[in-house]
Amino acid sequence: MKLYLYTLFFILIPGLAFAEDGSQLWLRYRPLSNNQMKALSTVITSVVSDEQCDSLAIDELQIAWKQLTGKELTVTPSVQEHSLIIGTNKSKLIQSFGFNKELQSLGGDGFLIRSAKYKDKDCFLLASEGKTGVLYAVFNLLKTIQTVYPFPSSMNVKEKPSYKIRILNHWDNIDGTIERGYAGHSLWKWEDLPSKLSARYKDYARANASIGINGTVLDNVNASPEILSTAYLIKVKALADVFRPYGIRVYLSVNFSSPTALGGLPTSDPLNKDVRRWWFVKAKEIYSLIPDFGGFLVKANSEGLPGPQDFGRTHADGANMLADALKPYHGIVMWRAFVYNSGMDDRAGQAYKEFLPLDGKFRSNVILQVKNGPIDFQPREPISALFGAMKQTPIMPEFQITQEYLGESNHLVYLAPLFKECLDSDTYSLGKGSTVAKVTDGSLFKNSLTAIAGVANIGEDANWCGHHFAQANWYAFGRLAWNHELSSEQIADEWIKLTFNDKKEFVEPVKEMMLDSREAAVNYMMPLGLHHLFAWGHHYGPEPWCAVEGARPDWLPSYYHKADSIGIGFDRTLSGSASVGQYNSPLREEYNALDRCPERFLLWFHHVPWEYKMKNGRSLWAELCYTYDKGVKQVREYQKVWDRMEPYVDAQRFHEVQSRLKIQAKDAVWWKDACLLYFQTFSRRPIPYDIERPVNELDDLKKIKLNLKHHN
Ligand code: GCV
Repeated sequence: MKLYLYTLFFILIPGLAFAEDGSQLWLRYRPLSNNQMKALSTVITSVVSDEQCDSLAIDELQIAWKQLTGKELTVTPSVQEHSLIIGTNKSKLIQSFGFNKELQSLGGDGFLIRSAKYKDKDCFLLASEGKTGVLYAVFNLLKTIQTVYPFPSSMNVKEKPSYKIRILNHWDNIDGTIERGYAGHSLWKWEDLPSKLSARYKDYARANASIGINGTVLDNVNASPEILSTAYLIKVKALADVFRPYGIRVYLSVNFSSPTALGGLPTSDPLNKDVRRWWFVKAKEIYSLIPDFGGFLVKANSEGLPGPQDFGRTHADGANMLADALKPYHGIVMWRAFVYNSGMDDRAGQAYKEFLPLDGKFRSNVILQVKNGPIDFQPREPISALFGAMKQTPIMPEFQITQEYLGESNHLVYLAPLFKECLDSDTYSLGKGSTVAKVTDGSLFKNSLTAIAGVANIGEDANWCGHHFAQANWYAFGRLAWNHELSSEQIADEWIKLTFNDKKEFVEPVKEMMLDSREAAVNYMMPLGLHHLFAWGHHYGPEPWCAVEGARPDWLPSYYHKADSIGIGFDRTLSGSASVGQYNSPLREEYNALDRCPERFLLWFHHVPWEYKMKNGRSLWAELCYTYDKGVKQVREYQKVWDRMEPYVDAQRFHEVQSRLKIQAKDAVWWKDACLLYFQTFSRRPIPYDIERPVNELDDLKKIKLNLKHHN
């Protein structure tokens, strides 16, 4: 009987039982409280737009209004008291306000939201030079309604994006798998396209538009030549058609040897006439199908992929050939600088050595895509020295939103602090204040082509990202691409309120946990500048002892930690690999000197004796132990925080997050025990007696072999 009533309850109120699977992301439009409604209804009562073209924006507004207030937002033909006036700069009504010049200066994506008077009537103006800007303005207004209390009686918002191109990189393969994807299979159903369109394509576009993302690279940088076949281009066109109204352009990763693999040419040499013609013809075909196609992303001569060097040519030769083919259509080439060869040379310094001599040699529609750090999306890295070095080549940062090295979709790690750490780092390229943000947003070197990329964490899981809190990383990437001056705190605050609820008792502790979480992951995985201690074959768990016969040395942890009886860490100082010399002064001197090097990068730049005295007086060995222990404690604290949040969260999301925190806590102990017990075989010192004792045997940890299918 009890079971029957229980079942009946969920059948009758399906919304309660099943609606909170996370699929609505941050676009939930929960009903406003009476006070919020009152504040809003005194300033906005109807909407007026004299343009058909903004129907998408108006639709979004009306859907949201109904859900937020329970009332229809009526569209009126003329301005009334408290009208919300929406439109582009083409509209006569908008022009009558005299903001034409200001709107032009904000571009097609920027916008104004202003309290204004129209013939003595109080109204709100929401305007942009372009249609996409109007849509962005609507999302901005809706965000304000949901996160600012009380709703302001007057507004004066002027926004222009930090970067022109704000783009997701999907590492989606055409067989439906995703490289480093942890939220299920690819969203793109290639076998159904172009005739069958999944409803999620539109949801995806809408979610991206709501945070200002305006580009997507659909396929993996480890690209299949097949993506450029006519059959696939027709499928790509179908996606581009869905995304276009939301201001999103489609780009493709291309395989450099496509002329050979797909076109049957004997070579893919970028200086060969037939090869060049092949790319020109291919570009023409693409643009005949997708007139606003964005361009190509290229991984070349990297991790075994083909590239111009196979033919004795440079990266610039390769990039320029593609750029020439795309130029007539205003397409761009995003050329990746993620290159390193197996050998004795320090991997961290290789991209710089390869690309710096090419500075100034790229076409104007080429932009160099550079990962935030010089190795590979580690929990913490110093910035790539290329950011401060390439002065005549536009550079775009590449962040990883998917948590390849940060616990996949099992660990709660809020990445805005990592993104910000890079963007706010000073390169000293043109003196103090030359932050990565300024180097890349065009303000320092006055380049007009600006972009920022994030490797997507999106898959077909109901909640899109695997972990409910991983949605915050997609959100944070979009928000920072839009405005790199936002703080991690502000973004977390918005996201929590939009995604969960606005109760202070919930928002504050959860925000604190999020803001702390990246540092916690660094602590329990790789503190003090350690990096790449990951297991062979996957990048989830620890294997600092990993030794694989015949393996590339730079794919093994010992290459990076260099632990021995004396100490631990990679000597990149001027007397070591000398990679520190690639940074501008004063960074290079600071990192080079053991006593001046920030401790967060200590073992990145120095091989440090176990007994070295840290700033707090502890030995390096003791500090390592305490820091790993701190990381574990931080996660245990998150479990407590989250359990207390039960009254404020729907059951499904509460339990799903709770269960992942349990995994994270176990993993943190695994990391701590594995690293400390293994490094102890070199340090030969006790783990300080006041911290938790290891609960694992090193030999048992060495036997762990994860099911790669699950993890990759
Ligand atoms: C797409 C790392 C990842 C690879 C990835 C590569 C890249 O090596 O482990 O999966 O390949 O970076 O960014 O190209």
